[in-house]
Amino acid sequence: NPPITVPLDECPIIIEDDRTGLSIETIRRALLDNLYYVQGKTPQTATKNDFYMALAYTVRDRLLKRWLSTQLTYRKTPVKTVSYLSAEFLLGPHLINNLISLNLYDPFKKAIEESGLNFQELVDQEEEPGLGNGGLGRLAACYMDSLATLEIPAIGYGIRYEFGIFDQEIKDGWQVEITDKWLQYGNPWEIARPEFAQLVKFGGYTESYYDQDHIYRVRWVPRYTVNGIPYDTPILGYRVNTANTLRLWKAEASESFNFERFNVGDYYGAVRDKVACETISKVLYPNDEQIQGKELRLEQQFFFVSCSLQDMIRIHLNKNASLDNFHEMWSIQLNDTHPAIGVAELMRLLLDENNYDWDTAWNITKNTFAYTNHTLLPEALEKWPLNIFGRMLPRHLEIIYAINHRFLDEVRIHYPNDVSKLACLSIIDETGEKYVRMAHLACVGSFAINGVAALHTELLKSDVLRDFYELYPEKFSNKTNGVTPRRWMVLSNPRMSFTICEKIGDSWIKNLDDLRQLEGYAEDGGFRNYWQQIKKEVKQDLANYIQAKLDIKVDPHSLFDVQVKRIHEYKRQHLNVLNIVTLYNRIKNNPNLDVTPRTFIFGGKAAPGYFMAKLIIKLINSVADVVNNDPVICDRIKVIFLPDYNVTFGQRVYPAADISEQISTAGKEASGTGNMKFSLNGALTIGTLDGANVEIRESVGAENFFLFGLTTEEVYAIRANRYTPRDYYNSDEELKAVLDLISTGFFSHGDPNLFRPIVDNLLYSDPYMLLADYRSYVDAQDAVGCAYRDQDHWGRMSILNVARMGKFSSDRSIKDYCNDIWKTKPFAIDVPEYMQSQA
Ligand code: 9GP
Repeated sequence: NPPITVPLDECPIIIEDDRTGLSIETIRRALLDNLYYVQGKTPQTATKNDFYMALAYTVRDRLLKRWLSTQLTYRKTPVKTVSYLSAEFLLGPHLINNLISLNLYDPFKKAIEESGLNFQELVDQEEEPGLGNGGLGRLAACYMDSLATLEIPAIGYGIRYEFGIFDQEIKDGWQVEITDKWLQYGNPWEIARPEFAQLVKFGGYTESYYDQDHIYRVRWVPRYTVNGIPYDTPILGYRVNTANTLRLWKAEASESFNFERFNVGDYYGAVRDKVACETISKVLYPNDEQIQGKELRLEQQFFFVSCSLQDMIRIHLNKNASLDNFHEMWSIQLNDTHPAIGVAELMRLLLDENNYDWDTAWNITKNTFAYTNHTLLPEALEKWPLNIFGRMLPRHLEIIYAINHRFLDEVRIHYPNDVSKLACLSIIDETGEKYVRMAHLACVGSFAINGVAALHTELLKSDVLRDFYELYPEKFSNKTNGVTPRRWMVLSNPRMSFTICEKIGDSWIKNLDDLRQLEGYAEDGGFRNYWQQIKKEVKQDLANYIQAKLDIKVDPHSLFDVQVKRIHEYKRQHLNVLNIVTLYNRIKNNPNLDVTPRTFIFGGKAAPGYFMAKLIIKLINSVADVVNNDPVICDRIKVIFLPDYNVTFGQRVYPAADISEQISTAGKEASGTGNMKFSLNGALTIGTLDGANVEIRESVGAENFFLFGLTTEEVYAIRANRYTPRDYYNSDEELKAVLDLISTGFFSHGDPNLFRPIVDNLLYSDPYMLLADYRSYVDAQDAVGCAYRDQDHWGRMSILNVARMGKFSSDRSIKDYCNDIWKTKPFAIDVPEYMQSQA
């Protein structure tokens, strides 16, 4: 279905009407127009959601000229394109972000209000696309924002999950998972492109043959095929014409597949098969950092990777005579190992479907892919049992064996007398049950490998990927993560952003290093006072929200101590709880104790099958129940668990925090990005020397950061000498009292068994070394409490945190990837005259 070619540049019609005009009156008319013609409603019958949809279409109409111009430009220009392959994109709501990028926030708000509607109420209707678990997916979304803002030709590829990350409810203190029906009322931000559907093969067998030139070839005869339908979402750059595409694939049954069954009259069988195919893109796996080798997950990965590579080849061949220069026109970034099967699939497409010889195909492949590792946890390193893999992807297993064969020959030459290296490096794990190691495939098949924070990259080199680093040191580099200041400052914290703009202008929104100019104002007492005032207002907003949602009153003058992230033992939410119980005991022992009033705020989801994480949620809620209702405490400490933490919630919470909890065991958190969002919103960090905390502390200054805990080296050393957590319990009175209180059933209505798994785990194993870090953490928390009493000094530290965080913009990260890995350059987009409007 080729596009028709009409010389639109010479077209005399100017597409300019109510659909694209920018005056308040035109926007008002356009809203009613969309309500009537797209939603099929009149203001009399429209629901809030109808109005939201009409509003979203009205915004979308105004971004199309940028999006279409970008596509037209890329289609006719030989630009090198970045392809970001990610099984997760945790986008967050689009509406306000798009209005900010288009610089249309004010006229839209005015137009809505002048129509007698409540702007915020309509905004709140948007269902966020929760197509990710946490940091990894959110990073992909920040990178899409920066790629567009920096005008880099790029396309994001992923899966259009029908159900994203589950909604979390808390019932009797326990997490309950509810299906996330984000597409229920339609998604106004996507456009289906069935004309670009791709066919994906699964299962079956391979057979060899000689082609007409008598060359030996292999063909894959699949057991079944699935259709991938692309759904495109525009990703606008901030105040530029570039609007890149996020292309997400939906699985549908392919016709040929149903055909046979229909022919033999098995209507129900055909429909059942159709449903089975569609499960591929049904639901996001809700596990973060814990990978189970589930067949459907491999199916999902191969499905979206195959669709995406075939799509890139289609686009490439529209502009180029052959695939010979594919690697010169595309850089494909593998976001973790989830898309690493792409290495074998590109080889297959080149060898079997485009008749390349092995060496040429391999040269193209290994110069196309680059791999980002995001984890140090062994349980998150993907590997697939060979039998599952071979049954689903027989041709890929052959190709992987062939890659491995050549690779191990290279290893033998490098280490002539070291057989052990072969076993360590092999793509096939043969130590027990056989597995395909996806990280090894990614390392062998890529020209670049990177970690996501300086410490993480060092640990990859010295530990997790040490053998690959020894073999290919030139492939390794660090690319410290970053976050987009558009969503995480301008959108979520308009008060603070406006205050900064008043002082130093708005260049920082695109050049975050310009925040440095705020440093001088840290010395201005009046400004410090004003800064703290702003923070109070933002905290009041959150307090109102908590009151409305949870019916709990919190004092905005108390210190807001926040830990929001996935619940995981290595992130140590339970260490935070140990400190809360310590404070509780102190007040109970001395009711007149002068403590700094604090509100401890938690939020985060646990993987549904992760027992300990779910028990930690129950523990937090149980401690909250006791502490919040104990008259002796008298509101000096409050504990809040915010249910259903997501991007939208993050936007409320980061700006309101005074203290950011970044308390993972050193050597466990690859980077973290929440740590950056907090600090950019003026929170101070209490943290270990883990992930990007190390670099944040270096940037903001050690004196503006509350450090505690063991270093990575100390963690390794203590472990090497047999760690005995009980020694810490026996030698610290406060720690002993805390664990004993939990053990007695004090927080579980007298049931000593409920939290026993947590207490026993800490006393007898403690893999994340909470007990070793307890004293240092509690002391650092005491220092936080003291420091908060000097509001003036706190304000100074808070301003300096913001002023010195420029490095942590995702724009900086993306520039680093462009310069060092992708070798891509910005390409500005012109909007053709026939598309220009009054903007
Ligand atoms: O756990 C890391 C987190 O530290 C990092 O900030 C994020 C983005 O790089 O990736 C997370 N990793 C995963 O979710 C799984 O590898």
